[in-house]
Amino acid sequence: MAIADVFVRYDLKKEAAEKKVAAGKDALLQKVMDAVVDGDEDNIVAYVNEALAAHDPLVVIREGLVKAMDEVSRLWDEGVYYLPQTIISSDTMLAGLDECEKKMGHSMEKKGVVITHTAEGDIHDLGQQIVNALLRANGFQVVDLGKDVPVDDVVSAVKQYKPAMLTGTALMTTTMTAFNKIANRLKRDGFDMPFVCGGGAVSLEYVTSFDLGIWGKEAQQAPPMANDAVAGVSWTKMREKYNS
Ligand code: B12
Repeated sequence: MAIADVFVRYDLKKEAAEKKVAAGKDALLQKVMDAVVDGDEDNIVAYVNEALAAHDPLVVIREGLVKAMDEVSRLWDEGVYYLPQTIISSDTMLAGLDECEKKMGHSMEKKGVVITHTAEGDIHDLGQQIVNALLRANGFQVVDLGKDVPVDDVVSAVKQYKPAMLTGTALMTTTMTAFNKIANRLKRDGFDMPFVCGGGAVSLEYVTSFDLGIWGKEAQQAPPMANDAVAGVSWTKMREKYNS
């Protein structure tokens, strides 16, 4: 046996066989995808910058970073990836997102305040971080409450900042239930701004079952939704526009 084989990680050999990263037509985006799926933290910044030289940051996010996480999800769901690989891929995606955010820059225009958070008990914040980056790039002042945010803290932040829009992300069926609690508390206390809820666990049926709730399918919807909210479009009208 060659010395190089002594420390072979057989789980990684298995992964290599089972990974089916869709070979995109674009070689630069493919490199970004591969780096995220492989958790290649050393090269992701270089690959994202190469892709950014040819593509809009939104394309790199949607077609490179988010698609790669879809593949990571498949590998996790099929039992090929475990927590360590998934954490490394997530960190790699975030490093890539940072570069895209730098490229998008921050608009000088300050349109209005949006509060974002990831649900109580939930640490899955990649979707929220994409939403944050897109909102900032589009001139919104983002009050980022972070992940695993207690219902009480979300309600208090709304009272303090009086945002034009509130967003929530939840990836677990056990944590998304925080959203209707938040909406009910806000409604009871006289707030009626749109509360856009997204994340893998969250469905249109669930979010439209409580007042204020609007379902957000893709992070890219956050800036146009926030534009509407700032322009005074009501949550009922926004629900009609985005959820029917
Ligand atoms: C990455 C990942 C992790 C990472 C999270 C890293 C991070 N910083 O987020 C790590 C490894 C830490 C992790 C941990 C765990 N995970 Co996990 N994880 C995943 C995985 C593989 C991918 C999720 C992801 O990031 N997707 C990519 C992002 C970009 O997608 P997204 O958030 O949905 O966002 C998109 C849209 O929803 C939308 N969106 C999101 N928010 C918003 C908001 C607005 C306003 C708008 C408009 C749009 C929008 O925009 C994005 C696309 O453009 C999923 C698998 C899956 N099938 O989903 C499991 C999954 C979510 N995890 C799961 C579990 C169980 C766990 C653990 C409990 C595991 C454990 N045994 O410890 C812990 C959770 C601990 C906790 N308390 O939260 C389960 C949840 C099951 C359930 N339904 O309840 C899943 C579904 C896996 C599975 N099939 O079992 N996980």
